[in-house]
Formats: sequence, C-alpha cells, structure tokens
Amino acid sequence: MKTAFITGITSGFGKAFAYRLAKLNYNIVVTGRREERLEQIASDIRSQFDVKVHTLCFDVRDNEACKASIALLPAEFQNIDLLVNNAGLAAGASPFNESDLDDYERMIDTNVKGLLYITKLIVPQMINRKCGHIINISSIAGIDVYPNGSVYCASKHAVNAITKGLRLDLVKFGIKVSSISPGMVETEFSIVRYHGDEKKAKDVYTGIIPLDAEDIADTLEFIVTRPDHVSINDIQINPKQQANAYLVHRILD
Ligand code: NDP
Ligand code: 8X3
Repeated sequence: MKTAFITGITSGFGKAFAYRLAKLNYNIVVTGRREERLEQIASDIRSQFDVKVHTLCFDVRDNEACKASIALLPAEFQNIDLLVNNAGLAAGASPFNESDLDDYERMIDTNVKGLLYITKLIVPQMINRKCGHIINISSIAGIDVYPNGSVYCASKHAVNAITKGLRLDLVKFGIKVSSISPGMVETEFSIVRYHGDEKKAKDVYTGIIPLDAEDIADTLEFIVTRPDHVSINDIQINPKQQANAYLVHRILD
C-alpha cells in the first residue's frame, strides 16, 4: 500500500483529498491546526476505509514544529509516496495601498514558506528511494494576477516557480512533481480571506455555480491514477462561468 502525506485536511480540498486517497487505498498522514476536527475526520476515515491514518497537529509556518512532527512519524508512515502540499490561504482582498502587512506575512509564510518547510523534510526519503510524487495546490492566481489580490497571487506564482524548479531538480531521482490550479471553489477559503465575514464570503459566489472540493478531488484522483511513466505537470480547472482570474459571468435575477 502507498502512503500519502496531505497538509491542511480540516476543511475544503484537504478534507476531500483525505477521503479520496483513503478510498484509493492509500495509508494517509493528515495535518492541520484544528485538532478536534483533525481527529474527528481521521476517526471517520478509519471507520469507513481499511487504511491507516496518522494525524499531525501543527502550524506549517513553524519550521521547528514541522521538523518535530515529521521526526516522530511512526516507521510505518515514514516512506511517503505522495506529498500533497495543500495547506494555504488568502488573507484580505484590498488594493495594495489599503491592504495589511500582517495579511501578507500570513500568506507568504503559509503558502510559500510552509510548503518549502514540508517539502524539504519529505523529499530526502523520496530521493533515497528513487520514487515519489509531489502535488502542489496552486491556483488560477498563480497564472493571472487580479485586482486586490497582488500578494496572494504572488504567493501562488511562487508555488508555480517552486513546482517547476522541483520538477527540474528531482527528475533524475524518478520523482514526479505536479500542480493543480483551480479557479473559484466554495470552501472555507473566502470565510478565511474575509476574516470570518460569512456574508462577504457568500457574496463571492453570487450568480455563479462555483466548483466544490469534490471537483478538485476528482482532479487529484486523475493525476495519481495515471500510469507510472506519465507525469501530469499542471491541471487548471475553473467553474464554467469563470473565464480567467478576474472575468466571471454572473447570472443574477
Ligand atoms: P480551506 O480554508 O477550506 O482549507 C484550508 C486548509 O489549510 C485547512 O485545513 C487549514 O487547516 C489549513 N491551513 C491553513 N493555514 C494553515 C497553517 N498555517 N498550518 C497548517 N494548516 C493550515 O481552503 P481550501 O480548501 O479552499 O484551500 C486549500 C488550498 O487550495 C489553499 O492552498 C488555497 O490557496 C488553494 N486554492 C483554493 C481555491 C478556492 O477557491 N477555494 C482555489 C485555488 C486554490 P487549519 O485551519 O486547521 O490549520
Ligand atoms: C483561490 C481562487 O480566484 O480567489 O485561489 O484566486 S481565486
């Protein structure tokens, strides 16, 4: 059986990935900061699927916590075949001159530095074993830049550069590196972005049918079920009503 390590499974894509990979018969290591949710999801997955689930509760922005958690992985979870770097967020949506430096730091520390901390810790055993697959969750924001989103977009452009760089450096070890770049998907993403304002978060999806987390889990399933010799570099997936990062056709009555 293969083992997957998925960051940020307490909601949204990560939660859907955890169930999907368990369904595909992966043992999984699942992470997040909200411990109660993490344990509840892990226990539900154990009750539904005949797989092993190990939980690690830590903040990906804290490199010492990343190191300590991964160092304590039980032997049976140490050979990680698939790393899904999913934990991430947007914080705020305002013009650069009105936006908040703390929000920039949260996004860069989580989306870029957190992804690097985790990857740095997991890649060495992939290199030793000359196999493995890394899937980074990027965004349409890594392809286009939209108004009021410069730093979130910058963080996802960085994810794309890291993805391409990893692919160049790891190809000789037989390690595949992919990314998924979704457009608008209704999860807790917008609630987090608007600092808990549920009305503003809901308004993001007015007049459109957004994607949902299962659509992104379908995309992940497609990538991980290709034959070993096939590497999917990136999949960009939008709702039908979204043409690019800033052109959305809303149907309002
Ligand atoms: P959610 O807010 O629903 O989920 C985010 C997950 O990331 C949570 O499980 C959260 O867990 C975890 N997380 C956030 N910060 C940290 C941290 N510092 N340390 C550890 N875990 C953390 O959002 P989505 O599922 O929508 O987002 C998942 C990824 O997809 C992100 O990288 C996002 O940028 C990207 N994305 C989202 C899109 C969307 O429209 N929804 C579109 C394109 C990309 P906890 O709070 O428990 O730590
Ligand atoms: C999240 C989707 O459109 O807000 O990455 O950039 S979007």
